[in-house]
Amino acid sequence: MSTEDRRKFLKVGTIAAAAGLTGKATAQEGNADLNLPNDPDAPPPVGNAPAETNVPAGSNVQAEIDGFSRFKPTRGNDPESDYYLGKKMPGFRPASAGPAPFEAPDLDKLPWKMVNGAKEFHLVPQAVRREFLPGYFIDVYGYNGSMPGPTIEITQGDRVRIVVTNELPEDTFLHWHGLELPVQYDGSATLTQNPIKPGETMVYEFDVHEDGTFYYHSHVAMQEAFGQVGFFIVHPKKAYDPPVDRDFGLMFQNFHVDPTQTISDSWAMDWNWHTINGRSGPYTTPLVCKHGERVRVRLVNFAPMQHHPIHLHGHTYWETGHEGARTPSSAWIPRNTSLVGVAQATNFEFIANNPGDWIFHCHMVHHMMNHMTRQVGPRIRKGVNVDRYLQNTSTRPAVDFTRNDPGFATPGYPQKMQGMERTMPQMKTLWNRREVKGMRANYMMAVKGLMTVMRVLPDDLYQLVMESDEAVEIGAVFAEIVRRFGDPEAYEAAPKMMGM
Ligand SMILES: [Cu+2]
Repeated sequence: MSTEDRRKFLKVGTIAAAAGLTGKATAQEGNADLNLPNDPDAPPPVGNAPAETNVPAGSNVQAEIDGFSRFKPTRGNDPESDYYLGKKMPGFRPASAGPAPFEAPDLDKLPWKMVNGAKEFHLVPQAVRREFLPGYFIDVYGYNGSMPGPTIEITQGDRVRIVVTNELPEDTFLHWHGLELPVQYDGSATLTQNPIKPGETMVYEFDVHEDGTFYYHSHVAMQEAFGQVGFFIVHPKKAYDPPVDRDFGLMFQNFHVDPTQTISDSWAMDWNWHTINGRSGPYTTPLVCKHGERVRVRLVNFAPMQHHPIHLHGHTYWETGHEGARTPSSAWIPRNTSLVGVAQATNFEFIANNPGDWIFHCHMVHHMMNHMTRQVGPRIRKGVNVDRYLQNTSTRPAVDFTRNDPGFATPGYPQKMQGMERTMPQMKTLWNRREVKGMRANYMMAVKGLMTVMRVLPDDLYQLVMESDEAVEIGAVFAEIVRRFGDPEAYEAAPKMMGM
């Protein structure tokens, strides 16, 4: 296919693909200044690009060590070096500042008070309605109004007291997954304790000598399948070296919700709703970091039955630990995809040296969309059969995403399931989040199910997105990154969105 054909195909395809979008956009003048000369729809420049990307004032870390740069994709000179692939490249945050606060997007932290020498938390198991996508409320079990429950965040050596009051209509138990505690507080159902009856309270109290990525959950299997879990993060007393600037956590879960139902079926053997921290893509809130930072991500798989090969685009990271403990650095492994089994945790760290909006997702295709039915391709479209499609690539028909006739149907699959259509108010809810400012129009068509986005933004763009209230045109931050770090000649704007 010629370049022109390809452009035409992409344009027609994406415009048709986006129901509710207009193909006509206001042409921008001054594209020569923008240095995006080929696309009249290019958004205006944003931010204040520095003459040179450098370490921020006040930080004394290096921009480059042994051939590895914190500001551009590099590997380094020697695989045996401590700085190969940024292995021990520190972040900007000084070690003396202590660990970076843990951040699980879309989840709160459980508050605590110091009472009689222990950090005292109050946890309430209860039925909750969780908004998996804007306007789509699913009935699940959680804690304190949230599913997953709010995060418990402590420091190694702390003594904790967790007061659990059961508001479920059934018995429950609380298990502290991975902690080496006195057996009577292990919460492993009636093996170690009597049930906490509805309305009753039980107090768990123990010292935590470990550090790492843990979580709490009900020890009733069907309650686990209903979503009863929450992060339990223990920062090390002696900070990990090298220090990180960001410490993100993502909890992956699967649910089965029948058509027309809102209650998850905990008996199911396959799953059609997929959540990260209790939301499905594109409602998952992007992880936003600054260019050059060192970032930690903690992945936890709390799916009932399925494993998740979780893949980050645009970067190579070091796996630095799992649910057991921090791995000695001599055994860290460079990867871009980590298979996280049910009930396992994987921590990884990397230098965010490649600016952009990078998709970050489970690679199981059934986990990359709810209901598994919206697929861009010829297979499920009447009159667009594969043979015809492949016969002559220059005349292949454009994919028509707006079709709603039976030819669009996936045989044997319920078509009108929750979450497959989005109203304008729901689209606004998605776009009104600070973290998605300036991302491409249509990005949401690519981020579904167990998918989120890692945004790596130069300092000025980070400030624009995360700290300023300045309005930013949809697509402008992405275009700006292309202008500074990409191939502006080949830039193509996404079609503008009606009403946005
Ligand atoms: Cu998966």
